Amino acid sequence: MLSGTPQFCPQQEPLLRRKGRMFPWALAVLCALCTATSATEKCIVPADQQSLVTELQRRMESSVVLQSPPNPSILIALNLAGTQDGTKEKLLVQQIKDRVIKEGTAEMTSGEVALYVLALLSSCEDPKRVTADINLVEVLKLKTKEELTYLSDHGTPKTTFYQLSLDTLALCLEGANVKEAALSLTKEALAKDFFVDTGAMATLALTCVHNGLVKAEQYRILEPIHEALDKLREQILRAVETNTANIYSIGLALQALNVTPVSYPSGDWSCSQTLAKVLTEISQGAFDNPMAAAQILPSLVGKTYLNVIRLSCLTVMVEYTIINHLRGPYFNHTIRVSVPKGSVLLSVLQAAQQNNPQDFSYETKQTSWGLMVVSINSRAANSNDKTYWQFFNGTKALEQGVDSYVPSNNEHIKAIFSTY
Ligand code: B12
Ligand SMILES: *[C@@H]1O[C@H](CO)[C@@H](O)[C@H](O)[C@H]1NC(C)=O
Ligand SMILES: *[C@@H]1O[C@H](CO)[C@@H](O)[C@H](O)[C@H]1NC(C)=O
Repeated sequence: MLSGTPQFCPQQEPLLRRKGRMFPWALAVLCALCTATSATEKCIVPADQQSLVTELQRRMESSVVLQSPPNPSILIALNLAGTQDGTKEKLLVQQIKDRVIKEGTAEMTSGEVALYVLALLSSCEDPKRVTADINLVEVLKLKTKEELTYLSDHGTPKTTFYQLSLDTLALCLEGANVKEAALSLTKEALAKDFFVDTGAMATLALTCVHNGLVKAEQYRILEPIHEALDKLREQILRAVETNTANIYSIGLALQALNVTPVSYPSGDWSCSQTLAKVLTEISQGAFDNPMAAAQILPSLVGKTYLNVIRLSCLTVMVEYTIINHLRGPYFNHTIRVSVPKGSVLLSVLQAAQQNNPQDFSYETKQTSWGLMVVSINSRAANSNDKTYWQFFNGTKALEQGVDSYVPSNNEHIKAIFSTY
């Protein structure tokens, strides 16, 4: 198993606790899964080869300015790997939005739109509001519907099953209803033999749908999805084991194997051997194409496309410093806290106090303008002394109180004991 968090078990454990009663097969699968996952070898890039990954990422990032149209897969990979250069992320997000605004979506295939949705999600952007009137999720729903209609009329999607898988994955991560698309994919996966790349993308999509259904406690339609996931997993494993999968399929194949538990007797397949082969190919330049790099990178950092929804999108990090150099005992303390996005500054004070009550205690009083901070770390403001707690965003004095001001991500808030 790769180093990233396996998608299966963490999502099912709470359910087990909550429900107590489950379908016997679900229970069996669950136990097989969790033991299989923990027992499997660790599959991570060895420390002495980490520089290959860093260099691959660096080269991929430097391709960003040159690529036109912008490549959403690069943005996804960059965000999953954790970019070292935030300017490249901003640039790509802007290029993607610009292209959608200037060229529209009529000419785009469903899979292209799906990749744009995934890319924006990976950057904590809302694909439903590219502008006030461009909603990429609605566009994707329509294009997916077209694929499905074409599929039922012609026995093949308008584009490919690879794109239909991308569509299903993006809509699923967006929280849209994708039962119909998922069931079509399931049916086809069971009836046909997908190529490794298609099977891997279908696995990611169906795993996302699977996890959603488990959460919604809709067990009945899980059964065929399980069957399809089992079949896909065995096909992918066999292809990787027997070296029939080409080197450019390995990135997605590893992602798929990372989200599905490798529980069936997997012969001699060794994840670390596959990884070693990939690293050799990287050192020989086989992944110099930025798109090839973008598809292999997530697996090298233990991530999958299911991770594009980041928990960190829903929180903001704030650095909070309290300084008293006015009256002894002097102090200067800093703490980093995360609070839900949209929280007022008071939540930061609360979180800081909770993390470190020794240094970050505070008191407020109700006034005509709302809550005023009258004391921090036992240093109280005093109107006889004309002292008060003054608040800053960086070096700029705040224009609102702690119960109104909403800090943004990575802001540095200072409270400085001052006089007036
Ligand atoms: C004097 C004054 C102060 C003095 C009050 C000292 C005192 N003991 O009187 C001091 C310097 C302490 C002060 C501090 C701040 N102030 Co002041 N202050 C004023 C001012 C000019 C007059 C208030 C007043 O005396 N009203 C008359 C008395 C009779 O009424 P009162 O209700 O009893 O007054 C109390 C409250 O106003 C309170 N207070 C004063 N400022 C603020 C700010 C906030 C956010 C709160 C909750 C309470 C509060 O202190 C007064 C005495 O207890 C007002 C201007 C205005 N338009 O109201 C700005 C004003 C209220 N302050 C403001 C701000 C932004 C602040 C700070 C947040 C600045 C900062 N960056 O730190 C801090 C509060 C930080 C904290 N500790 O929570 C803004 C509020 C805007 C908003 N939308 O919230 C105003 C409107 C100024 C402005 N135009 O920007 N302030
Ligand atoms: C507070 O401490 C930090 C690090 O210890 C230092 O960089 C900073 O200059 C100090 N601030 C003041 C106002 O002394
Ligand atoms: C805090 O200051 C930074 C830098 O000046 C600014 O970009 C940001 O918008 C400010 N935050 C808020 C919430 O006003």
